[in-house]
Amino acid sequence: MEMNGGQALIKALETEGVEVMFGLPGGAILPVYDPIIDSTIRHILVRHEQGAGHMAEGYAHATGRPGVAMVTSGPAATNIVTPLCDAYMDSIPIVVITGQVGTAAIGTDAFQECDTVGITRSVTKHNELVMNAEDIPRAVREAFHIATTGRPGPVLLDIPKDIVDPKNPRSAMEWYWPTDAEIEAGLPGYKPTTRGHAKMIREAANLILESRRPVIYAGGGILKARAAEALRELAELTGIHVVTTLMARGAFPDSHPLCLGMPGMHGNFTAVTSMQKADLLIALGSRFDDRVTGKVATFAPDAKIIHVDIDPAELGKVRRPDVPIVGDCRLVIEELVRAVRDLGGGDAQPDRSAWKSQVSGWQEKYPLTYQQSEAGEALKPQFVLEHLRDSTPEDTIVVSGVGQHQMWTSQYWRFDHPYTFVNSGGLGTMGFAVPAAIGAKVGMPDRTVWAVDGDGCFQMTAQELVTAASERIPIKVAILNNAYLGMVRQWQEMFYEERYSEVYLSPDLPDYVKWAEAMGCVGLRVESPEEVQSAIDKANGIDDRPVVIDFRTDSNEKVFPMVPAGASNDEIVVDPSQSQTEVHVVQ
Ligand SMILES: Cc1ncc(C[n+]2csc(CCOP(=O)(O)OP(=O)(O)O)c2C)c(N)n1
Ligand SMILES: [Mg+2]
Repeated sequence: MEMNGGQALIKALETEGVEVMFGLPGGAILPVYDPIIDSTIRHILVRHEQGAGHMAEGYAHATGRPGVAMVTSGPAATNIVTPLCDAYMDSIPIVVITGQVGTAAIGTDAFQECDTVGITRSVTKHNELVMNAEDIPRAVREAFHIATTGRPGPVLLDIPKDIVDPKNPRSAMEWYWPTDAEIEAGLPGYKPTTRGHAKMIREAANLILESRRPVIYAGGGILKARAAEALRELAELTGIHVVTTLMARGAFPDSHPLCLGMPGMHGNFTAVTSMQKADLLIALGSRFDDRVTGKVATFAPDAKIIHVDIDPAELGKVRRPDVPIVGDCRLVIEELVRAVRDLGGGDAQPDRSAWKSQVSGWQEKYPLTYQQSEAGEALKPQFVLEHLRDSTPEDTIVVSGVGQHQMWTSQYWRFDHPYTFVNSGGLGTMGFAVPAAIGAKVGMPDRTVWAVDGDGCFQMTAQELVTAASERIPIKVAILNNAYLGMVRQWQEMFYEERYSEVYLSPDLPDYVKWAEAMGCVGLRVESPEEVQSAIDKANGIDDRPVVIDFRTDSNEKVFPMVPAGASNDEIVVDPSQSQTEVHVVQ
């Protein structure tokens, strides 16, 4: 079938099964926007290209399917660099298509030309400047294959205008669709290992059966590998506690008796300390991020390490594993379960009752806590989150921005299902929440989607609520408006002698209710604890447009526990109301 490159690009996306894409047109990508009119793909017109990238990420987080964004060249391509980097850091499969100036103009500083593949090389899993129309179907198939297999990640295709412009003879091509075998043969260097090494798996099973203080350190890879069920089987077979990192919240149910919750800089005391005192860490799809390890030299000093990851570059990057296993988390965990069973299963393990009672002792002594406000005092952000959590369906998808509100959301929500927490972990991108929530809602239209955002974050990408209102995507946004860049304020209070430098934002400039209304949303304001529940109920009852609630919260509230940056996890600072004594560990 004869067609032009622009038609082929859209047909290739349709053939890949793309149902929705997020984008904004411009000169260089114009010819590809024309066939969208006749396409089955829903296109969502964003207000800023960063929004398109985060929407694609939110869609991928929530559905497991690759998110797609399409933007023009130059400033549009640079606007989408942040989401590419975000997706790269958090291993989110997205495919981004950028327009480029015509092949003959490349390198001439043409209008809206930039070196997109150069700029994005270090923030994409793969990128390609496609030089010929007949390469388009192959390039698209490769892009989806690379984005979704192995360690998932962002792939960018840069498309010069002449190869898609029907007025240019260079755009003429014959349609074809490469087979899986052709795609794999065309990528000889790309063969992700999915099956773990049998001998290593046996060794891991032996270590598990010998260990007295084991902890499963579950990371975002569990979700990417759709390994939540396998993880549960392993934990229940062995009775080993599980910590779920910020990127893995929901991968193991918070209400499960073996769940210890989030470790790391703002993790709870028990999750942090049990890792610290463990004699074996079973790291599954986790990457020893500095926010988890604290000072690496003193991290879990007595622990042997089993490290399972599909990306061989992760093994030994931060901490040398005793048993490294390259492979897909789900497949490896399933094999590990078999290997443990072969060796006698849970009953073949040593008595761990002393360790278990130590863990539950920590849980009792150091639960997450905050001081409730007295009548007339400022609203506590944690109080808002508890009410929100208890007033929404259990499978609500929660999307957060970056800052204190993000940490409180992770701490105070109860994540009992995978793919219910969408947030920016590795890059920590302020402005992520609103567009990512839109993407999540587009992918999961029957689910309730709440964004919990900071006032600072909200101001970065709030305009995407115009997109949500005009496209009838009824997300809900809770702004925890503490009038500050709160997380930075917290560091200045604790580590810069309360010298507050450029962190004050004002509670009422902008007026968030009026702003929400101007964008076609319902706007509500809550200033005291008594108003919280009715506002949440009202928001939950609105389903024909987005809702924004401006919760005026206490500016002074800090996130605890906290391991100061660069400090050892042994130096965890708990809530001031909890007396902290030195932690001894049973052997
Ligand atoms: C794009 C971007 N710029 C700066 C930062 C640094 N930063 C991290 S948290 C934070 C404050 C966030 O403020 P807000 O959204 O109000 O959330 P809060 O901490 O008050 O809950 C800042 C400035 C960042 N993470 N991302
Ligand atoms: Mg704030």
